[in-house]
Amino acid sequence: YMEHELNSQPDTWREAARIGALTGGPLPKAGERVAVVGCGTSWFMAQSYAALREGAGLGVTDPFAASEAFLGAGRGYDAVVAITRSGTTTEVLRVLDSVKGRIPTVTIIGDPETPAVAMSDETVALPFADEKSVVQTRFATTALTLLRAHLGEDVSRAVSDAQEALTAPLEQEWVDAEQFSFLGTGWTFGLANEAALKMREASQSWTESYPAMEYRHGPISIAAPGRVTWLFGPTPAGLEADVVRTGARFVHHARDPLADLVLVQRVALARARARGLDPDNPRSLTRSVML
Ligand code: F1P
Repeated sequence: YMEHELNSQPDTWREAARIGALTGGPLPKAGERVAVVGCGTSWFMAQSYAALREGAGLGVTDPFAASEAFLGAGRGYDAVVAITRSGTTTEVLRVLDSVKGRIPTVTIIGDPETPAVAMSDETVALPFADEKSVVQTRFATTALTLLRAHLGEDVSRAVSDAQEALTAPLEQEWVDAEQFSFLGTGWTFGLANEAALKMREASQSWTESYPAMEYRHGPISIAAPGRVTWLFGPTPAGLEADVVRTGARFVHHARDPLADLVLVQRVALARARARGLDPDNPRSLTRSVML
């Protein structure tokens, strides 16, 4: 499933761009103070969306792991956006329940027939991006593409870069690497977190992720030959030279950062195969976590 789903991303992104660009709809309006919640992959998309929305000057936007959301009255949120592919994740449902009647909620879901629908004031369903896989690929990136388009971004380059990322050569060095550190700044930090999670989930790889400038404050101490430091988005001055000095491989591509995540999904798949693992049956994971 994972391979088929990740390969369909340019198509699902194109459809999401179309829906996201439609004005109006239930997503937050400019000036609203917004909390965004999710778990796992969906939390990382919440991080990226929050940075993009604030960066676009559309209002305070705070991302929370649903289990750690602080949405008390004093925080003054005007809207809660929940992201959940399954619509059954317990922590997300608890957040929706806790703010019911107090803060308007909109949930972005994969399956339109899930408990989250009844618990949300509004929903945006992306059934064309729903997945059979345990390991999320296209639902998350499609939800973020929808949100980027809704923020007014032209995502056509992201779509064409995703197409290109599906056929770009995979370096054997990435398939064989002992360890990966993924870095990002602003909205690409969420992508770095997601890249690290994808590699862990699908291929049992040792991965870490940091805000790019944090990397030099300690984590770089494990960079070494045979290990990879992969950066999403702009390169902070001096970072590449510092990584290269350790002997680690520094990876940074010019393509749209979300499209570069597609390449990491392919690396995760290739590493799973190289290790004899079935990415559709990942160790200790279920499609949705229900307590
Ligand atoms: C969230 C999630 C997934 C993760 C795992 C468990 O699911 O944490 O990101 O890969 O399989 O569930 P959802 O709330 O988006 O359905």
